[in-house]
Amino acid sequence: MFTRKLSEAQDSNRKVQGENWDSVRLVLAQDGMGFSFHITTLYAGRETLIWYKNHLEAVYCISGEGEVETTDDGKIWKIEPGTIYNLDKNDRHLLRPKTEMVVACVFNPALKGTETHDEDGAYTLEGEDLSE
Ligand code: 9YT
Repeated sequence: MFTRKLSEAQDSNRKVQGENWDSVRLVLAQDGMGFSFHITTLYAGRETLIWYKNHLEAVYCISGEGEVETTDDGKIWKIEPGTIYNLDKNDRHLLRPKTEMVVACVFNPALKGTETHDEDGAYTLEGEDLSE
C-alpha cells in the first residue's frame, strides 16, 4: 500500500491549475488503481463548460455550494456538502460554484497527470505521467 498527503501534494507538480479551478491529483493512472482521485477547488462565481467525452467522473462535495446544469435537458442540479454527482453518461454540463467549493473527484479511466480541459471541456486520453 501507499499513502499521500494533500498538504504535501499541493506544493508539488500534482497540483494542476485550470482557469476556474485547481486540482491536486492524489492518485493517478500510474498508481494502477483503475481510477484517479483528485481534490479540486472550484472558484466562486465562475462558470465552466465541461464535457468529459472520454471519462466518467464522480464528484463529491466536501464544502461550498453551487449548481450543475446538464445542457441536453437544461436541468439544474443543486450541489451542497454531502452531495455526490455522477456523470454516468459523459454528460455535457455547466458547473457554477456559487461559493468556493472543495470537491473530491474520481475519474475512470484514470487521468495520467497533466491533463487540462480542451476547447470542448474534455480531457484527451493523452496526458503525460507526472514524475514523482
Ligand atoms: C468538477 C470538475 O470536473 N472540475 C474540473 C477539474 C477536475 N475535477 C480535475 O481535473 O480534477
